[in-house]
This record gives sequence, structure tokens and C-alpha cells, in this order.
Amino acid sequence: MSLKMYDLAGADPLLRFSPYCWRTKMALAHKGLEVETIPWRFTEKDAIASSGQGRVPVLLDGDKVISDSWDIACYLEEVYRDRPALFGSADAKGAAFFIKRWTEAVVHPALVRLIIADIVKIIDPKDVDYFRGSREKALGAGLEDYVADRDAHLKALHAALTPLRLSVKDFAFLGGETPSYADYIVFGALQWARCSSPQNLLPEDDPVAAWFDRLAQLYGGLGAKAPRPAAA
Ligand SMILES: N[C@@H](CCC(=O)N[C@@H](CS)C(=O)NCC(=O)O)C(=O)O
Repeated sequence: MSLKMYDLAGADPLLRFSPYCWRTKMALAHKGLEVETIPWRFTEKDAIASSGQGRVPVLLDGDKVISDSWDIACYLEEVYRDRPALFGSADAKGAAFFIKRWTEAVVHPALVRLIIADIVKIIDPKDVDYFRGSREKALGAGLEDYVADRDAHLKALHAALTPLRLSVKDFAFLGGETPSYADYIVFGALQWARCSSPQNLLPEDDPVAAWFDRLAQLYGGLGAKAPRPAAA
């Protein structure tokens, strides 16, 4: 068995910052599966052409090529069913799907408002024109203008995280006593910010910060040991 995964990297190949790749790396570690990650840049579409699309993560499992983080999680759950469960039950899978939608519709946009101008500073120089052009078109604003008024955007992020905060005050993980794929989805979002921006976005006494640390320490500190950009 040899698993490989294309993993978004910055100019520094050690900076790995995709939220979707992070949730996938946590899912692989949860299953006890070793993976070789291959650093990939936004414009290296040819390298992942066999997946029939242009985004990472892309997982290679022998001769199988699987893209899309949700499809990869479902694949791992099905093929490696003798390993610890990512979802646990059909109900839990449905709840995890809601967490995915909430994270992508609410948490990611709140983070973009804070970190998008930092991301452009760490990506490979060959990606800069593509990244700036595609993101400015999608956002309808210059990246630096988009993050102006940081205080308001930070407040909005903390408000968006309220349901998570209220949950992890009472439960160690969204999975209850043990982490589940739902945890990895939201963890991936905050790890995206941690690995692409020097800003610290959560107050130390926020229960979300304690929950994030619990997850970052798992699997030999997979998340905690990941390099992040130094403050300018
Ligand atoms: N729905 C996909 C989204 C993956 C995605 O958007 N990945 C980003 C990296 S964070 C990407 O590869 N972007 C390439 C691009 O923007 O051209 C998933 O869940 O895997």
C-alpha cells in the first residue's frame, strides 16, 4: 500500500496551507495511514490532470486517483473500514456534511477577510499573477482593500465561531470524547489561517483555541509542528 497526496505548498515547500488538504491529512492520520505528500502549486494543473480537475487534494492510492476532500473521506471510510471510523454512523456522516457546508459558507469567507493579503506573500512567485487575478475577480476587490478594517473582520470571525465555541465548551471534540471528520473540517479552516498568515486570530482564553490545540497535538503533533510564516 502506498498512498501519495498532492498538497498545496507555498514558495517555501514546507508551508502547507490548504484547508481541504489539512482536513484530508488529519483524516489519513486518524485512519493510521501513512501518506507521502507532494508539494503542489496553484498553476501546476498538468501534474494533477489525471484527476480530471484542477484542485487539491488529490489522493493516489495505487492506481486509483481520487479528488475532492469529501470524496476522499468517503473513499477512506469505505476502503479502510477496518481502521478507526471518520464518521461512525450514517447520522454522523450527515452532521459532518452540515459542518462542511457551514465551514465553507461561513468560516472560510470570514477567514478570507483576514488572511487573503497574507497568502499572496507566501505563495510561489509563479502563482502570484494567477492567484491575485482569480481572487480579485471573485471578490470584486483588491486583496489589500478586502482585508482593510481588520477589527471588524476579526469580530465577525469570532461571532461566526459561536456555535463551535458553545459546542467545544461542553465536549472535547465535535465527535464527542474522540475526534471525528467534522472536527478535521473546521480544524482545516483554522490551520489554513495558521499556516498562511502570521496573525493570531483567536484569544488564548477562547475555548475554540483550546479545542484547536487539542487537535493540533494529535498524531504526534501533525498540525502543531507544521511550519507557519514568521511575522514581518
Ligand atoms: N471542493 C474541493 C475544493 C478544493 C480546493 O478548492 N482546493 C484549492 C486549494 S485550497 C485549490 O486547489 N485551488 C486551485 C485553484 O484555485 O486553482 C475539495 O473539497 O477538495
